[in-house]
Amino acid sequence: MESWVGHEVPRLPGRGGPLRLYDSARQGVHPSDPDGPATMYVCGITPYDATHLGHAATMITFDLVQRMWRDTGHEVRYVQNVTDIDDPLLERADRDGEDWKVLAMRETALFREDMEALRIIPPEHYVGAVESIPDIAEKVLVLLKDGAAYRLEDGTGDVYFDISAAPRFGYESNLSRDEMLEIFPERGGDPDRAGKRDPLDPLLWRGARDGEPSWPGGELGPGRPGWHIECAVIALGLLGSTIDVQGGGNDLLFPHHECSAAHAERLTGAAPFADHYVHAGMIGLDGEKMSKSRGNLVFVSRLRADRVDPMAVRLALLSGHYRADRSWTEDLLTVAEERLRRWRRAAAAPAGPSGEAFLASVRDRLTDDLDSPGALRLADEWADQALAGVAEDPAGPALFAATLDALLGLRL
Ligand code: 5CA
Ligand code: ZN
Repeated sequence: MESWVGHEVPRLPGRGGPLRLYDSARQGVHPSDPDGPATMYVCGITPYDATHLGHAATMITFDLVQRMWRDTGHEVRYVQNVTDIDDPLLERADRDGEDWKVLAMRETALFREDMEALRIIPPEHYVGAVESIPDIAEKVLVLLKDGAAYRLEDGTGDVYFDISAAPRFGYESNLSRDEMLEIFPERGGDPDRAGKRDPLDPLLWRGARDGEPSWPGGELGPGRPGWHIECAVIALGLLGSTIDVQGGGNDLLFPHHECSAAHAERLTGAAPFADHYVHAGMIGLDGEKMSKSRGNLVFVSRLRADRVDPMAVRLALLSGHYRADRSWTEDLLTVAEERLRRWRRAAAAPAGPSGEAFLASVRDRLTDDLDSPGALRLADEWADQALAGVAEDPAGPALFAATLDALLGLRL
């Protein structure tokens, strides 16, 4: 699938130190400084509705990871998926009497535009579930033949993963079995499905049903893929085993990332699936998680249509720490717009405080688990001094602007 169009990232003098990131599995901050190219897989959209500010915040988080790795001199190999076939997409298409393929294409196109406007560096590979079906079916068959999966005996052709084939199951989310059992049905799981060996076993392949799209699965029989195996197979196929970062919002901690890791680890024999499992906090509106099912969404495209500066949207989302669940408010946007105006005036000054010192301190904040609020405070201080006429460095304003552009993706 086509990715979106990137933009020039300014080159900065020197190099940043190693990035330190919180890993959900180890429940602590650890360096992410691989020897070779850095590899990252991020769980992308299910395109049945437009990009909302929650999606945007998560994409911005992993954009910062990519920018910080690049700043330390790493080549970055980044893959993101589009879940362009799944129940929610079919349900929405059905509700609106629309062709599911047209719906998915339209919303994916809008997402690309939003990503470009927000200056998100595109992934090297942007991959749809549908185009990956032959690979997924092949890997489900491997799991079946290996005894890690089983077919229900009710004639549906549905295939499930047997979680007893994953001895470390639970290590990624650190949840107790009771907690897992509570969350599983809330996030697409079907604990009560008759014939399963364990209520937590996740679906790998859904046999063809009347009125639902299906694809030939070879020996598996016709059907369509489960959700977790989709991400495991796409990531393994393009990035290999033990990727550096598996990313997404914290709504994917369980079961999605736990199950993807279990599938991938069983397929490759290599563990862990990811060196860091990185989860962005949920963006809410008025104290509730922003989600399609609740309908409390603020769309990036709506703000763009209202002529809101995408850089103000990006800045507003960066003003909270990526791991914190937080609420979107009109006020956040107003503050961001005012900040941008000040920074733009400061960057136009003939001189300002040291640009080198500003760059070093922003690097220090962002390599510390992406402390964007700390980095933005440093920009406020630099701008205050520049506007107050502290003029020790004629190259300061240009480096101030280049630092914000390269490391935070904020173009003044
Ligand atoms: N297609 C799957 C992932 S394989 C999916 O979760 N799609 S999604 O459209 O629901 O979400 C796309 C990405 O945005 C995921 O990484 C998800 O964790 C994240 N996300 C969804 N809602 C929010 C929110 N309210 N705040 C922050 N991130 C969110
Ligand atoms: Zn995913």
